[in-house]
Amino acid sequence: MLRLYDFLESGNGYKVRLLLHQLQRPFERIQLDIYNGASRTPEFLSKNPNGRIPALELEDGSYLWESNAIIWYLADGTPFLPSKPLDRARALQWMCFEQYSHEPNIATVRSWVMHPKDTEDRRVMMPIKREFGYAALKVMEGHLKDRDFFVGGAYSIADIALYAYTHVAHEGGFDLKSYKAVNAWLKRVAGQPRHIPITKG
Ligand SMILES: N[C@@H](CCC(=O)N[C@@H](CS)C(=O)NCC(=O)O)C(=O)O
Repeated sequence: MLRLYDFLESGNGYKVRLLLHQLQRPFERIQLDIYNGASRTPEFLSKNPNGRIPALELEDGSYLWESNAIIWYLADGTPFLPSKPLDRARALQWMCFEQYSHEPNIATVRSWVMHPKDTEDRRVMMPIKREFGYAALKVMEGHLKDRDFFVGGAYSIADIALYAYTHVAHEGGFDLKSYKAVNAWLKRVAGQPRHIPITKG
């Protein structure tokens, strides 16, 4: 059986959990206390040398890590990953955007708010990351103004990747009120069959 190394609060872990539920694939979930070093033990580093969740143990005993690589693998051959080459590339484009322009800002600010530490680094970086987070939301808003989903007119792993931290951005103090298209898209994503909340393991 698939085994997911995870942390409930994590949007990156949630991407995988959500897709596994929507694919109706059974899995065992192992919760790691990442704020107390559980992802940096020698045992876990032998599974993911980068010391981060999510990591997925496959049926053959090998491991796959990086949330977007995991959901790509799981979605391949299903309606959650477009089949046309250009649509696949567009899904990858939005997933790269998520990892470079969105997650490092919106997810990091959320984690800093949820687990506060008064350091010089954070004092300097918080407003910068907030500004970059809003810039990413603006890109999403522009794209979604005349579209229901990110790629090819249908719900896909590009939506899952971007939904994970957008729908909890308010927990990091982001105000999404004026992002009308993003809000409408959040509702559409949450209305998909077999959707689960981030709080469900
Ligand atoms: N790019 C990675 C990011 C993974 C990541 O940052 N995981 C965090 C939780 S969201 C983590 O495990 N942090 C624990 C640590 O750094 O020790 C992905 O998308 O999977």
